[in-house]
Amino acid sequence: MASERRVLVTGITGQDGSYLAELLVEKGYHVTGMVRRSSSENFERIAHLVDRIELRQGDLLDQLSLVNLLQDLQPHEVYNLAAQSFVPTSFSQPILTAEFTALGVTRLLEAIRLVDPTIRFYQASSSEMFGNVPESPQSETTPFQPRSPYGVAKLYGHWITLNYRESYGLFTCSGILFNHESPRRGREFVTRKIAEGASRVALGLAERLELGNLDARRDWGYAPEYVEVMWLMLQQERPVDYVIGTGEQHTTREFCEVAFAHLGLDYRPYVQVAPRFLRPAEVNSLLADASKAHRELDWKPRTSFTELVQIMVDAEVDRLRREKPPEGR
Ligand code: NAP
Ligand code: G4F
Repeated sequence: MASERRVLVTGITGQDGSYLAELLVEKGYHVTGMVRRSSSENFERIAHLVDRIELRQGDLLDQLSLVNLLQDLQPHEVYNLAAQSFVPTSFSQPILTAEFTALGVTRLLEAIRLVDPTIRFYQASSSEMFGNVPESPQSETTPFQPRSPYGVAKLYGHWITLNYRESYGLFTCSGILFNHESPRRGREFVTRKIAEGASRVALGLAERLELGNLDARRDWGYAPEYVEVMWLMLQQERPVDYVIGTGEQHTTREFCEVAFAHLGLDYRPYVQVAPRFLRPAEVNSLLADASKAHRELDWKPRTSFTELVQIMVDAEVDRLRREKPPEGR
């Protein structure tokens, strides 16, 4: 126990939490995931890991649960990945989003300050904080102009992380991550929605796919590669913030094009724009300048845009084939 490296991951049931837990288990850490109580278990993404990690209940809304967890576990590192992370929900539930995604960060930082100020802390910041981008590509020095309650909440989390570093000398840092995707992405996010929708059309399970803005431009990378950076950031001598992305931009329309083409189809007859998927305010264009991470962390993305789309489509086809009832039933 004395020489063992201990780590607490919030948001372990999410996309990134599950990949980060895999990475940390491989590295020999004792991994504890904080999960919130729900009426039915939601461990789909970590089912293959549950006998190699510990799960403990806690909630970013509940200060005492965070203090108690840190006192019990005495972790060396804390990765705060928990958040209300879906942008449209932040417009319909802005206050809840602020509670989780903004104030939740302060609750966790206060718990660290109280229990053990030597704990190293990673905050999951987001390119959504850039919003209405004043320059392209975006780097660590680009000003923030968030365009959604989610972006505003993440910006609060970002600044409070920096503030605790400057005010109390804590080892706290933020990764400003651009969109990263995988077969474990939540189904409502556009990449997974397109991968699933295209696969349904190809398998004869759906006739069309309804989407919102087909001209939005994003810098999409592969999630398992992005969690490596989270760990790298906490192994540095000093806490520093980094922008992480591929440096390549594509539209949602191009994502459709590549996904349907991988299944031998032209996306155009199947994809329709439905106004209900448009946002009150849109982030039109995001593109990362991750040169500081290339230089200082020796990190670079390895999976191309086309490979990412194909990985996601192949995973959906496999899943749908497994779920499809046999003929005649
Ligand atoms: P995700 O799949 O939506 O996972 C979010 C996680 O947060 C889930 O485990 C969820 O638990 C947990 N959570 C939500 N509210 C909580 C609360 N009150 N207390 C405790 N846990 C709570 O998100 P992701 O894509 O893995 O992203 C991880 C983090 O990176 C998020 O903070 C996200 O905002 C940020 N980020 C993501 C991207 C991206 O492209 N994926 C880019 C930049 C930043 P349940 O399972 O119980 O719901
Ligand atoms: O996949 P999205 O919902 O991701 P968004 O809004 O960029 O946010 C994701 O990335 C952020 C990093 O920049 C994270 F911080 C955040 O937590 C989340 O992981 O939408 C991507 C784009 C948007 O421009 C949206 O308007 O796709 C457009 N879009 C078009 N049709 C759609 C749809 N998005 C969704 N979710 N559903 C559609 O039908």
